[in-house]
Amino acid sequence: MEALPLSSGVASNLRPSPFLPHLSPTGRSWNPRAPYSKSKKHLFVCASSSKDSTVTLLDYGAGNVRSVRNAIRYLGFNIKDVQKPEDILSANHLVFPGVGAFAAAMEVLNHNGMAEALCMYIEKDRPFLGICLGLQLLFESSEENGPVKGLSLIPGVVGRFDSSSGLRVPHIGWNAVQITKDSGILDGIEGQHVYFVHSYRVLPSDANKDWVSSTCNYGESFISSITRGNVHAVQFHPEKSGDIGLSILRRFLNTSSSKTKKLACGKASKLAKRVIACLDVRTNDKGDLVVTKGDQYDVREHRDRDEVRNLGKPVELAGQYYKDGADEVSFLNITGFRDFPLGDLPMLQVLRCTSKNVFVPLTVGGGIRDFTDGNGRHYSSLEVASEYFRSGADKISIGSDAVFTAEEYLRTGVKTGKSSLEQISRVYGNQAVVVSIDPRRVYVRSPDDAEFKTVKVTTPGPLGEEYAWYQCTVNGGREGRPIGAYELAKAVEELGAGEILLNCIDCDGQGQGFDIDLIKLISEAVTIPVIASSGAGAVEHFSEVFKKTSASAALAAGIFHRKEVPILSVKEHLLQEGIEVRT
Ligand code: 1PR
Repeated sequence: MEALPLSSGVASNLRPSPFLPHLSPTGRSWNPRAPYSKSKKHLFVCASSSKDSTVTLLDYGAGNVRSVRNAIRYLGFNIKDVQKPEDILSANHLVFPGVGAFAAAMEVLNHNGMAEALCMYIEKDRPFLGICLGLQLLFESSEENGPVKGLSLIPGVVGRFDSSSGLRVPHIGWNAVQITKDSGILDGIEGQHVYFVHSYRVLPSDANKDWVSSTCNYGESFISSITRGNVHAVQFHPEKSGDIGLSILRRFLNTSSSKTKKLACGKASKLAKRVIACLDVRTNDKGDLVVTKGDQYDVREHRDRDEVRNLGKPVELAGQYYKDGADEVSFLNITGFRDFPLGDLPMLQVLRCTSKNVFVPLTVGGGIRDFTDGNGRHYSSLEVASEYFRSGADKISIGSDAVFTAEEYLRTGVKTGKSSLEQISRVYGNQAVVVSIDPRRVYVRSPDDAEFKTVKVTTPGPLGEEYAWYQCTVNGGREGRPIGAYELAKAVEELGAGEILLNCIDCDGQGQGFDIDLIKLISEAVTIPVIASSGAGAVEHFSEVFKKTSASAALAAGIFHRKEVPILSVKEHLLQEGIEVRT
């Protein structure tokens, strides 16, 4: 097809362009260092009139966009990757799932001429959907490691959420949006929860109010989506927002059907508490990768020839929990500490298969550390994590290695920047890095008897001890370390962790409820979200943990695997108790 000059018409099914009277391309200042020299007059918007099923994806290689790819393919569309600026201009539908840091993204876009092409494409009111950073980059500038200049298409500055008064940052989880204007693609999402994960946001103002199509409340009201004509961008992740998210993508891709309103009548009003299904995965004695579950971390069935408990197949179970309403699914490769995860191809395969059909966040942990294989080839933890992200993980979880890093940091007071935690959070953002803590209770008579932070326990110890500290362990609980869970949590927050998965070896698999003393201690010590884990045995345990602590999420394994309590029952119970959850 021949390229059309800028002034040519666009596909007939599109809305009229609202951009041209408002924006002057020359009013924008471009990065003078940008080596891309192609003159603007050589770039053309080449609008195909065909309603083909190809979606153009702008992936500038900064992170994981596999989830977006999977969602687009799931909806029956093919993907064409942008290789050069002209690919942007000839797109029928352009999806821009920004990932990574603002400055790095702008540098890449300016360097290869994509910034200019993007602005032209958007000014021509061609169908565009920006996701997360793909929304933020449209604004004037960002304070993230900045100020850094953005594409300057919309007035406003991207700033960080203010955590000084206790707000947990990153903003992670399912929150409600308030629709402020008809945007077509958001029809039906009023009153529903969608999935957010970010530390930076843009505030609505008089200057950008014509663009704003929805806002969201998290400590303050921020912009959750913008719309003008055929140009849309969302701060949340439709590709991770379950059926609601898929419906948004579907409406964007089928522009002709976007006017059909189908209003849902949800009641979402704020950030929901999350219910997470966890799959502890390992290879059993027959060599199959299975979902297993321990009692206080012992996963062998002692009554039955000491075999590893086999509770099902990872991909099938994850798919089932997604359908059942899990807000997230976590895979923990529990023998990753002794095996090399990149040698563990079945685990990567599990992630690839799961992410094709599961459209809520996936976390994977186990074995994330630097590693040298039998041939002397060194793999950095960043390479291991990258492989997990490429295979479909949205977040990675670090256990043992984070303990060693925190110990070193507390000993020296120096952030080397070289630990797995620091490197991965620098490259992928701290919202992508979870630290999994495996503590064990150590009872003491008085706080003076412990080197680490103690709590007055609700139930005294076996010898009547009234206090306990929580000793961190590594290698699946096999080795206790000289550091408490409180000290570890504070250290890893400083080192760049975005979330804490707080297990408790004493409670694991016992079904007697979460360790409220521990969860209260840690969730009050940090400003990042804390996931309460270990011990859930009944729906009441979930309401208890949310009422008595400030945990952001509760995770369970055994009760879901053994089908004792369905996820739906947990959510119904929480709603009855007045605790907001995604339904
Ligand atoms: O140290 O970076 O290789 O990570 C290993 C990961 O594997 C860590 O996240 C660690 O928690 C996990 N892990 C290691 N060994 C075990 C084990 O069980 N033997 N599982 C293990 C941890 C704890 C939970 C569990 C909850 C809920 N499992 O995540 O799912 O306790 O269970 P419940 O609801 O049945 O009580 P690295």
